[in-house]
Amino acid sequence: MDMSDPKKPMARHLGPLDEEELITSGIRHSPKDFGFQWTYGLRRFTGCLGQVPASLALQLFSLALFTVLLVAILVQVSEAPGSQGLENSKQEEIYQELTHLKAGVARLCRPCPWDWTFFQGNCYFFSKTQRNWHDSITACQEVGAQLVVIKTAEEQNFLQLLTSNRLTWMGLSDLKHEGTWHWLDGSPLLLSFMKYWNKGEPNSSGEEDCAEFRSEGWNDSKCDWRKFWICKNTSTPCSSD
Ligand code: MMA
Ligand code: CA
Repeated sequence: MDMSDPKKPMARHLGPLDEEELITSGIRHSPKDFGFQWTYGLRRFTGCLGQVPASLALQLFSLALFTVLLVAILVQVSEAPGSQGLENSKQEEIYQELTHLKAGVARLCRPCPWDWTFFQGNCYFFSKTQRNWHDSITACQEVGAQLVVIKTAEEQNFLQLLTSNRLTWMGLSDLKHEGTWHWLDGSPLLLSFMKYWNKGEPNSSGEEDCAEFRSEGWNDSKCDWRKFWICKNTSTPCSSD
């Protein structure tokens, strides 16, 4: 058999050297022979792997997989700043909207209900109608407030000024013990407040047990008379920070 004859390459059993010759030689490049050449090459490759130890093959495969994963992670990381920037801009948008809404709520917030007057952390309602002392207490209770109990000199001066000579009930009486004045919250009338009685008052002229704002100061008057009244309540805080 002539081994140099290119027309009879498959005429005998092929050894490893012959296979090398067959692959490197340019004799089988016609389309008709391509399928044969491919399967032949693949078989040769797997044949080679067959000679490689299984552990090394696994290491090679692991290395390839690791490389693919590393590339995937690198791609993800390289994309991260973009997506993070998008998240930040969304957060900034939400933050600005929240700030805007907070300002809106702050503008809408009122410490006192409509028609009430704010003064030093409290709300005051000056009645437009007149009632006796007991019914004035009830009127204030009905709106969740109390017939005014005066706690400070500033408050007294503010209320005295706003009653502007209208006869107006306050939450002070000596109904329980004649001559002993107590506020509706049970606290006694302090000596420091005695100066607010008008001159000669309280005189209990013909049984007067309830206190009113009258001209420049206070007067004790008959509890059954109908007068204006003032309700007092704590104000609503407008900002939580
Ligand atoms: C009225 C009445 C009294 C008050 C005196 C002051 C006549 O009575 O308002 O409560 O003490 O006036 O002159
Ligand atoms: Ca009096």
